[in-house]
Amino acid sequence: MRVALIGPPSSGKTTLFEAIAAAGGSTVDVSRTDQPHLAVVKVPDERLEWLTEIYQPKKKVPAEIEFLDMPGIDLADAVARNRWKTHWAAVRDCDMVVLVCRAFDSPTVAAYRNRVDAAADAEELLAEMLFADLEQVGNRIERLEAQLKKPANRDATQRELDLMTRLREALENEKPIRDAIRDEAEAKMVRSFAFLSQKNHLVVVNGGEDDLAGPAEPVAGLTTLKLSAKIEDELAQLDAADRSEFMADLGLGESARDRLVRACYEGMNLISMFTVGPDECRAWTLHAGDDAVTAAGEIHSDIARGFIRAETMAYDDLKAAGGDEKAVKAAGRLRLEGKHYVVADGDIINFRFNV
Ligand SMILES: Nc1nc2c(ncn2[C@@H]2O[C@H](COP(=O)(O)OP(=O)(O)O)[C@@H](O)[C@H]2O)c(=O)[nH]1
Ligand SMILES: [Mg+2]
Repeated sequence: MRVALIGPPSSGKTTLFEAIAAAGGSTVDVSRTDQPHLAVVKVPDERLEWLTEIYQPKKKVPAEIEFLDMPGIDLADAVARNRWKTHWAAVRDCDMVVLVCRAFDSPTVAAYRNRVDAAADAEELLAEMLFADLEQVGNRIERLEAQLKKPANRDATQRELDLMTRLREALENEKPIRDAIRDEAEAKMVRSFAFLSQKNHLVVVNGGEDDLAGPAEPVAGLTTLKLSAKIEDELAQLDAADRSEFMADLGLGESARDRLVRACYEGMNLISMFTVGPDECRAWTLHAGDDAVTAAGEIHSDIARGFIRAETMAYDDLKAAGGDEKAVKAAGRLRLEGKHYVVADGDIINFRFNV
């Protein structure tokens, strides 16, 4: 699962990216500003921390997602804008897009378009993504119209042409493809295009140093996080004790990095299942709606193939029982679920299988 950070030049993408990567323990060479940077990031989850305290395993394995830091999109310059188009393919490969918009003033860092206006920057980026999708849809329509002149597969071609024509209309009316897709069948027809405006979007208002604790006004109707990339980067360099002290001074309950990583996890419709034991406590990433046999397959294809039962308890039930599995069982809260059971976020599962 991968999240792209996009935005105009000097909005703080790389600063934020480095903070995210450093807090997860990895370092990335970000010296090239014309290239994307990729980092694997651990998803913070206090439930996994608690399970680790209870089971004292040899190993703790958090869920992971990837962040991709993209070069700045300069829409004010026609040549730069055109050159950037080659980068959309990397963004299409991502599951979610974070629009990093600048709200900080700086005497040394020139502002994009000589303005500091996060909302205007976000609107501009969204429009550019609609435009990129429109180009793809337009090209596809041309090809389908050509295909329609041949006798083969006319029904399927016509069906896709109808859908693409509707999508073009939506885009021309500044509506994202996300809102124009009506059902699973349509979603399936367009999946391979990986349209930008079909992905989940989140806005980061990189807002300088003050007023970080308050809630953020939604920008462009999207979920919005307010943070300071610079402060996050400084926080990421500190050890745990100094970090808590610094955060308390700033009135921050939780690092923006953690809030952002979790918001992305949720934005991609991901949930966590846990496996526990003396060897390992581990969070596994699932899509909301995944069933037990799919979840088993995440661990190993053998477990899916030889699936018998998913011995399941809710994290909240184990927590309420103070970590005593026997008490959970005695209360009738340990369930034996079958293949088609839809896994809930926080389920602790022990798969019984036979191969
Ligand atoms: N004052 C302030 N400066 C920032 C902040 N975030 C980034 N910067 C500075 O803005 C400049 C551009 O940041 P960078 O992360 O490289 O932007 P990018 O082009 O979006 O990757 C750097 O000099 C950063 O130190 C912030 O939250 N506050
Ligand atoms: Mg950068």
